Amino acid sequence: MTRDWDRRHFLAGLPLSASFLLSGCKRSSSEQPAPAPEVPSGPADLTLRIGKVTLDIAKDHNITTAGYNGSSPGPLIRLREGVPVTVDLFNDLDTPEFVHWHGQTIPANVDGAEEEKSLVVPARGHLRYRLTPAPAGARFVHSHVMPMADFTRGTYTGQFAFVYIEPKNNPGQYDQEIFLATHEWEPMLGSEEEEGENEEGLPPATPPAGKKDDKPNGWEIGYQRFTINGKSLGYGDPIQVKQGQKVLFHILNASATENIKLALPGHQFQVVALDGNPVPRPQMVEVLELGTAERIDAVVEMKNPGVWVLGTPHDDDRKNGMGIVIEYANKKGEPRWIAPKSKAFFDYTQFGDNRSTALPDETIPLAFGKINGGKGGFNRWTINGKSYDAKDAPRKLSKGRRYRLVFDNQTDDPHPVHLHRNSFELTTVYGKPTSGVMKDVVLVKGYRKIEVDFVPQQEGLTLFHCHQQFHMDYGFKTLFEVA
Ligand SMILES: [Cu+2]
Repeated sequence: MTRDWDRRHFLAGLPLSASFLLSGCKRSSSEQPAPAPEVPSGPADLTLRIGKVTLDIAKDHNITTAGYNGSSPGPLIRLREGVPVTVDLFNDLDTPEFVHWHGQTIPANVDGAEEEKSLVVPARGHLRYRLTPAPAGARFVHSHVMPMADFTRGTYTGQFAFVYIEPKNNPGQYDQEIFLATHEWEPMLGSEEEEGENEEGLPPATPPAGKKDDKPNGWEIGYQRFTINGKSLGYGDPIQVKQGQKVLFHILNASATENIKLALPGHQFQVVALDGNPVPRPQMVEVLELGTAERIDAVVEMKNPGVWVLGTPHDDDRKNGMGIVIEYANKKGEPRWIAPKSKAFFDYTQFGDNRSTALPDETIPLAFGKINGGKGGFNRWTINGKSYDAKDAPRKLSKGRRYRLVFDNQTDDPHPVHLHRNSFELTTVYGKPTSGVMKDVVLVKGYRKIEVDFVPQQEGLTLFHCHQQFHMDYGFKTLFEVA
């Protein structure tokens, strides 16, 4: 049943008044994103002000951090695909910032990454530019500075906001649209390695034979507080639903370092898009998994009246705040949590076409390695045996050529790896061929391989890195240059 007529924009916890709804703009004549157009004077279409914010995340518990426009998450930014906007960035911090438009196919100078020689937002300064939003779907914007071990900077802060690029034809068949962004606070260093869970159906790992470490594992990061849309579970307003509604959730993992799972007891998620891109075969799943920076769009049919917890199955993290209450009309009482029955791993290929893609023009192996930092030290990360060095020449790629990247994870950690300024197509996941699933981040589990294809559309520098900030900062990145 189509309920488009009844569609409302319901933004749980997000400051609706600050959202940018751009309408009536001229559509660009070209399908391809244009190079950065000239910057006009006059008011901007979109303004982000970076500054200190204090968040009231739980009873008697404030977080002081940095955010966009006085909040975290920042305002929901709605843009139109192909319609250029003038962006004003103001920085009230004492340190320069990079504002990265994650998942967009835009020129390197406005992409917001130092490695790509993007424009910087000066400390206590201002930057204005034009950009042409593309492609349609759930994107986001976040800080791209390198905090290293300074957990008061970059993605450890509240500097993130949803960017929703409206498709030219809105397929929306839902009654409510809800944006949820997860984040963790109060990081601390520890020595505990995250234990891998048993996930049914996950093909076995293949650790390289004879690998031995000189030193033990170095620091790992943990967190004390967890939020969805800036509130710990039970503290913010519940999401109010009615029986029979179809609710479209746009979920963003805005963590600096954590990969998460989410479930809603008594309900199933119909996954319709990954990283903002519609999937060939929408499927029902009980548990969602999102690596750092991944997005999932999923429709939930509300057919189990009650008061429920949408949250992580990880008990400690949920108790420390990772969840949000879903409340049916006229239902009251304590929110219920029931651990999901399914232990099935979140298999990207279930959403793809069950066939192989065209052969690439060139294959680029990228082997991920780890050099243990030893007790009290920092692990270092390598791609093809080498940590990132800004002095290295970027690897040259040609526009329009089809490249296959082989993500060969030779470490026991999962890595949510991200390619800037492009989307890639999953072609093989843990040995299984697939096609049609377009993403910009993919979570590669320990000692396993994922292959993706991409065809660079735009010239210029293009960064590839692990989106786990602690991995990226300690070497896990490499630079391409498209000509
Ligand atoms: Cu990583």
